[in-house]
Amino acid sequence: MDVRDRHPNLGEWIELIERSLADPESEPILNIDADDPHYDAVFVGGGAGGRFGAAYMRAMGGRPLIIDAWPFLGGSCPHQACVPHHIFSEAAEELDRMRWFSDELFFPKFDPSRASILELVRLFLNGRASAHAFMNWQTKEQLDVEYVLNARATIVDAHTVTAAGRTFHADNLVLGMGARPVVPPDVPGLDRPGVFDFVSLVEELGYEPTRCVIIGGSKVAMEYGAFFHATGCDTTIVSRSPLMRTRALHHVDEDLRQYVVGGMRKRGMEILEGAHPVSVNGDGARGRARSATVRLSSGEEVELETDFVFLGLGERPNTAQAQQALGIDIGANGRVVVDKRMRTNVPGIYAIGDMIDGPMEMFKARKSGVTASRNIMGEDLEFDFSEFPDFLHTTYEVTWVGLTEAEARAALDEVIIIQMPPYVEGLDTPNLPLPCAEGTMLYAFSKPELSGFQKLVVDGVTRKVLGAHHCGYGAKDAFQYLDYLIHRPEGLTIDELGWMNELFLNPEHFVQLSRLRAGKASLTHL
Ligand code: KPC
Repeated sequence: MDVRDRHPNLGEWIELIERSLADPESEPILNIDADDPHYDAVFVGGGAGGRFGAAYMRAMGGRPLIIDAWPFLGGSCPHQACVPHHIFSEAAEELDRMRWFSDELFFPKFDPSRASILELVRLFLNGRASAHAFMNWQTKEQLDVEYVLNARATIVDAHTVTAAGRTFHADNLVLGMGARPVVPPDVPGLDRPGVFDFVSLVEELGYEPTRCVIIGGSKVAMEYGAFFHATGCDTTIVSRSPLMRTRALHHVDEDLRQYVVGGMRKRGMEILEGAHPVSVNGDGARGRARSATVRLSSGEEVELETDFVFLGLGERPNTAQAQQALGIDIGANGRVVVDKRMRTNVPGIYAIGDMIDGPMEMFKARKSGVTASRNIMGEDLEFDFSEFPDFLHTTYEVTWVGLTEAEARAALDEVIIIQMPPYVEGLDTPNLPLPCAEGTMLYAFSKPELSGFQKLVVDGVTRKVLGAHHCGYGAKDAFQYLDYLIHRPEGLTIDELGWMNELFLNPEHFVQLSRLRAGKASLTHL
């Protein structure tokens, strides 16, 4: 369907996208100026990286084309990944509060029969095309970017791509084809019905799980596991590494980790660290998993009953076609090797988003796309994502940036810790209603040990903030600014932080607590 001279509204886009998704034979969606098939760059993949890269290039006066196999832009984020994850995590937070306060205050008695994984999956599925529709509409009508959707691209050579029966020429190719969940080849039974990952969960779940075993200890494992468990589906996580100590995460403070993982256990989740999956065993009669066999850290093998196995082992990019057609270098971790300008080893070929090293997070996807475009358009710009703020969800929101206490102590002579609750030998902090913060006020006044954790790591000599670590709610926005401030060449001192205007207690708690100490010429812990 050629939409170039049409202007579908959001409802019309939703209908076209739903129709295209439902019909494997549906036709490509063309928003192109067919008179001129030559582009500054073809973006192979229109996820967050491709969409933002193309939009930036267009804004700079360039001519990008996006090609995507899906009938919508935005990629896996709104379709199978970040958006459902955020819905589920928000549900987990609400469910957790409703469970702790069941029949207290104005909370009704918690009715576990109303908490359904399947219902939330369906809620997401019924609404997801509206985000897709907006991405298509905005990219065409407001960002003036050409695209071919619902058509798989074939890379012919470094300047030629075919899709939808047409041939497109470009000075550059930007590869942003995303990644897929890892399925380990050596665990029998993972191909059985009843085994899911975050993609098949939303695409295929057709029953209400009652007992979950998660294989892997990734962020996805923790986030989805916390959600499943909050609905009442008792969940066991089977992880080789201790949670939050997987290779993909950096700068995880041990006290923060203890609070977060301890909080999961406090809520009844079983977390088996140092454990390995052996097999998933089926139930022929019901067409679901029956159990998972697991080797514990002790070496003992146990069989865990389950009707729902969920894989949370990370993701790998889709590189085969590009490697074969272009000869781009792939690293030992399966990611495309790029420099800080997102250039591969092949001139004119860039790679972005989940295809390259680093966290598979939105900021890296979007900024790597923009970096590729700005370099293509002649700017001399590097994007270094070796340092970044990070977050994950359990039933809490966990946010961190910069050095941990241990990293700071290893590097510096004098490290000052500002923490809530404070660490003071013998002080009965379980009775302390602090942090008293956004989203934890009710906890603070009735279940204080559930009200979160905050730690600021400061260089006692330069007075610079080195790291911040937070478990609670509502801190992500503050942490993106904290990240910018502490990584500026001049950094951020405790004195500057203590002079900011706080709007609430949390995470502006760091502001308040810094102000209590900034007057001291020689800093001390708090
Ligand atoms: C609805 C939403 O913002 C999440 S989907 C984002 C896709 S994109 O804007 O292309 O990064």
